[in-house]
Amino acid sequence: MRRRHTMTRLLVIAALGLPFILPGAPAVAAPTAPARHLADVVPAPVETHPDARGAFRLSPLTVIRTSPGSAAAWQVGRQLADTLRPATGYPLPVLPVRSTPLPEIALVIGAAPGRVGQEGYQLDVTRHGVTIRANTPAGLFAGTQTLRQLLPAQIEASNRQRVTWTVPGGRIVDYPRFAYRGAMLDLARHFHTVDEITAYVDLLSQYKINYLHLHLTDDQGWRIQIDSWPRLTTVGGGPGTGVDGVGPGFLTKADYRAVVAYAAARHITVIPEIDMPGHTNAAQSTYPELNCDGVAPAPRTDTAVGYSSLCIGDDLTYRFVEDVIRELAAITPGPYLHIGGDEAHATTDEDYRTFMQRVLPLVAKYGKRASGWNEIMQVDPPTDVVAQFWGTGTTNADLAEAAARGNKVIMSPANRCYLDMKYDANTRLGLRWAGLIEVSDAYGWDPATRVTGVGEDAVLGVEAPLWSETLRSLDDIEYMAFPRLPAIAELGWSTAASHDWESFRARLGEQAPRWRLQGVDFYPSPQVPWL
Ligand code: TNX
Repeated sequence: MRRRHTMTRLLVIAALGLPFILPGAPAVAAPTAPARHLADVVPAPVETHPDARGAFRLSPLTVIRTSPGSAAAWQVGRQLADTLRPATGYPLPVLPVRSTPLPEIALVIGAAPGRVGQEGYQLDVTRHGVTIRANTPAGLFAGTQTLRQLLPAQIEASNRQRVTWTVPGGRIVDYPRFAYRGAMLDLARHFHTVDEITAYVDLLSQYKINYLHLHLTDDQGWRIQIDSWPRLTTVGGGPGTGVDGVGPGFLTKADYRAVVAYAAARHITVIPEIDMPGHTNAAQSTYPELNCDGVAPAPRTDTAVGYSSLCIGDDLTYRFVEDVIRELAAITPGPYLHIGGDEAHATTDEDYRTFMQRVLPLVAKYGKRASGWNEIMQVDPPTDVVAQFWGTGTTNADLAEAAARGNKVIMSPANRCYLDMKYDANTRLGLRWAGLIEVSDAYGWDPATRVTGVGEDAVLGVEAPLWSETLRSLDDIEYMAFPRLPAIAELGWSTAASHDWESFRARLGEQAPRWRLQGVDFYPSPQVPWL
């Protein structure tokens, strides 16, 4: 009975939708881009089983059906509808029901193979519809990002397109190699607005990135509101801050919450970073009491590193740090809080150890798990502390010892992952201290064999940091991140066995029409056969 009722409702919805749809829809199928293949996806899926008989065509009658009772699945369905409606012009109602008689894209929680885990999915395409099954909403969302790439590139257009919306038939079973697939934005050297950050989140989520690390403080600027130390933002993040004095701005707590929520809706967890005990000039030039001699140094707008240090022997330092950690932890739902720890050249080794041994328990006190740049492993921290490797070499004794003890490592080797390095000598933006990084360099390494003694089990995942010394706008961010970000995303998601430059560069080249329609200002690397 209930089912009948639902069907009637569906048919009414579909019928109502039709008159509004058909007038503008093409009478005959228009020519379209070359047919997509199931394996034409970045990052490469784990298993693809094409079935040439099974292609599905989106039509004005297609509905998006989500598991009844799952608000999160329904949200994924609505996001998918928002993605597919502008280009198709189809109504694509999102219905939390058990079945429909209409052609459907079904987003189902449960009934996925066990091996897809917490973030994977199974996607089936037949003539009758598409079914994505996952154990979690995150898995469903990942499946919808794959589906998006299986549709013609024109699906990224913002106006109705005369295209046959065919999805290739068959089955994909897909899940990540590593639990952590991150990207970092540096808001300190040049501030980036909420709109810029969320635009980047949209791009990241298409490549199954699941962590966004925000580098919130550095010598040149403090970018997050802390109520108990209010001048950190008004002065430390105020006019004249940033590299060359042209990167001012900060996130209020409301802004930060908005970024966190926006990212969470795309199954991305925000990790805030407060860099210390070095990289602290913005705080120390704002509050003289944070300096051992009580004298505020001048604000800095140059790009030097390694000259600042909090006052290690002063209790006030730890009151400051605790205030910051407490306030930041309170607005951060994710498990991690990054405490920097890099390039503390103005802090003695002994002081560095003292500092970390006082600060690490503060992170735990406020319910967070600490992460830090690889230098933090010098202090033999508890095994739940995560190290982010940013070296350019392939050995690091502290890191290998930590891995042997059980600490997990995020791999961000600067000469592979640093999105702020120039592509070649002519790149207008970026730095080159870690070398030039072409797409094949970003792609051509294995996170589990990069550092001696840090193997697959010790590697939590990968992250692509984007430092902002030379970057101002969203266009700048896009130009440095694309196409290298998808390369790092593939290293984090796809199996080691699938690693193949020829396959990757072909699939990457097929992303270009999508980026053009999305307005992504990518670097057209000569290494890639761009469509
Ligand atoms: C090194 S990587 C830094 C940053 C710079 C970056 C520029 C790291 C942990 N520290 O302070 O912004 O190089 O590429």
